[in-house]
Amino acid sequence: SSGLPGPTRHADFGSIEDSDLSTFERIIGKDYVKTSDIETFNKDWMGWYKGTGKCVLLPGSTDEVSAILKHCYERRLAVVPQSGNTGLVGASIPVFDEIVLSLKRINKHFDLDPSSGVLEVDAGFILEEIDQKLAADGYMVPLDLGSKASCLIGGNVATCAGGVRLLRYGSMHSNVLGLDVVLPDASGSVLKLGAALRKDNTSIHAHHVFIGSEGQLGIVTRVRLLVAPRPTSVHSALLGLESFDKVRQLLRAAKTDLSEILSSFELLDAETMRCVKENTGLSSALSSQPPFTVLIETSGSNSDHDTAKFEAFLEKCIENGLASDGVIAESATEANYFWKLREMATLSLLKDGFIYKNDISLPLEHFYKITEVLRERLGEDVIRVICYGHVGDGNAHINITSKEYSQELYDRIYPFLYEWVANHGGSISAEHGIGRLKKPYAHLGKESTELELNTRLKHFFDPRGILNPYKFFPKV
Ligand code: FAD
Ligand code: 2HG
Ligand code: ZN
Repeated sequence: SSGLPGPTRHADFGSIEDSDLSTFERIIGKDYVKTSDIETFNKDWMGWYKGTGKCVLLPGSTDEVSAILKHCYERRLAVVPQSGNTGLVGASIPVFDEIVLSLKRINKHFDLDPSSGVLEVDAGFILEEIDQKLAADGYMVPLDLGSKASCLIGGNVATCAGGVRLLRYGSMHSNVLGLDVVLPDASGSVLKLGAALRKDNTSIHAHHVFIGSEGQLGIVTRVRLLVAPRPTSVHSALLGLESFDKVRQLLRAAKTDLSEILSSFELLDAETMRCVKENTGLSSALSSQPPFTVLIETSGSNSDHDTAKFEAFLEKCIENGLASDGVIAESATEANYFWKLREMATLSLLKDGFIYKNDISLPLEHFYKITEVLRERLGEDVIRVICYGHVGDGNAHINITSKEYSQELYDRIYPFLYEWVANHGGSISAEHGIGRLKKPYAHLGKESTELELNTRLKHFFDPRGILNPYKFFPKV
C-alpha cells in the first residue's frame, strides 16, 4: 500500500473454500472462525502494509492449533501467526489471502515456581499482564517494551524482542528455557522443547531455533521463561551530554561504577527531544537542551545503598565534565515522566506522516556517525532524522520522516544506509527482525552459508512453505 517493495502470490497455494471454513468450525467452534470485521488483523501497526486475508482463526489450545496446521498442510493453505500485531517489520499480517491464526485465546495456563523463578505460561498472555501477575510473588518479566500493553509473550519469543532492560537481563535467548511449538507438517506435530529447569543439557536446545524465527518455522503456544526478582529500589536520572564520545565514556563509567544495579541506559538525541516536544507537547526534564540526553536507571533491593551509589556516580559525572546537566527522579511520578519521554519517541513520529524506520546495531565507535551522514545526505527533503534507542546495547533507532511516502527518498536511503551499516560491522536489524520490510536487504553482512542454513531449516520445519510466506525465510 505504501509503495514499499512487494512480492507475487505463490501459485501452488490453495484458496480457502467453504469446506475449509466448515473444517475450521469443527475444530475450534463457529464463533472463532471470523470472515468479517477483520480489517485490524490485515493492517500492520505502522500502517505501511495492508493484507487481503479473508479469514481469522482464534484457536483456544495447542491441540486446536495442531489440527488447523494439519489441515492447512493438506490443503496447502498459507497461515500467518499473529499475536499483538505490534511488530515493526510487516511480518504479522497477510500479504495476500493467508489465514491469520491469532494466538489471543491461548491464555489460560500460568504456572510460576516461586522458588526457582521459572514460569510456564501460555503464548497468548499479554506481556504487561504477565508482569502484573508476577508482582504478587515478587517477580517481574525480564523484558520491557513500549508495546507491553498489547504484545503477547509468544510474539516476543517469535521476534526475539529486545527492549529497554536487555542490558541487565539479557536477550530472550538468555531467559527462554523451553517452548511448545506446533509445526506446519503432515501431522501438525507438537514439539515440547526444553524444560522448566534452569539447567538441562540433555538435548540440543532446539527451542532457540524458534526464538526470532518470526512465525516462519512453527507456532509457539507455550513458553517456559526464567523471570527476574522484582527490584524494590529503582532510581532514574536524565543526563545531558555535549558529544557522543561522552555518551560512550558515560556508558563505560556506568558499567564500572553502577555495576550490578545498572538496569537501563537509553539515548535520546536533541532532534528526538524536539520531535517529542513539537508533536506531543512534552518537554525534557532537563533545564538545558544538550545534543544528547541519556536516561539511566538502576534497580536493586537496598534503597540506601543504591541511592548512595547512584548519587555519587551522578555527582562524579557532573564534576568531571562527562555530563553537562542532570536531574534525578525524586518520585515514581517523575521517573514515569522520564520513561514517557523515551516511549513517546516512537509515538510522536506518527504525527509527521510517513516514517522510514530503522533499527540497527553498530559498534559504538560508529554508532552516531550514520545519523549525521543521513542528515547531510537527505537535507531539507525530509522533516527530520532522529536517533534514539538502546545505546547501552549498541542499538540505534534512526527514524526519518517525510509528509508522505516518496519512492525517490526511499531510493536515497536504501540500500545506502544498510550497506553503510554492514560495511561498519553492524546489523541491519538489532531487535525488530527482517519480516517483509527488510527482506530485500537480509543478505547484507551475512555469509551465504548462514543464509543457506536458514533455507534448509525452513524446509525442514515447514516442508510446504505455508507458514508466514513472503517474509524473511524464502520458500523452498
Ligand atoms: P506480532 O506483531 O503479532 O508478531 C510478530 C511476529 O511474530 C510475526 O512474524 C508473527 O507471525 C510472529 N508470531 C507472533 N506470535 C507468534 C507465535 N505465537 N508463534 C510463532 N510466531 C508468532 N520491539 C523490540 O524488540 N524492542 C522494543 O523496545 C520495542 N518497542 C516497541 C514499541 C512500540 C510502541 C511498538 C508498536 C513496537 C515495539 N517493538 C519493540 C516491536 C514489537 O512490539 C515486538 O516485536 C513484539 O515482540 C511483537 O510482539 P507481538 O505480540 O505484537 O507480535
Ligand atoms: C523502541 O525502542 C522500539 O522504542 C521502537 O523498539 C523503535 O520507534 C522505533 O523505531
Ligand atoms: Zn527498541
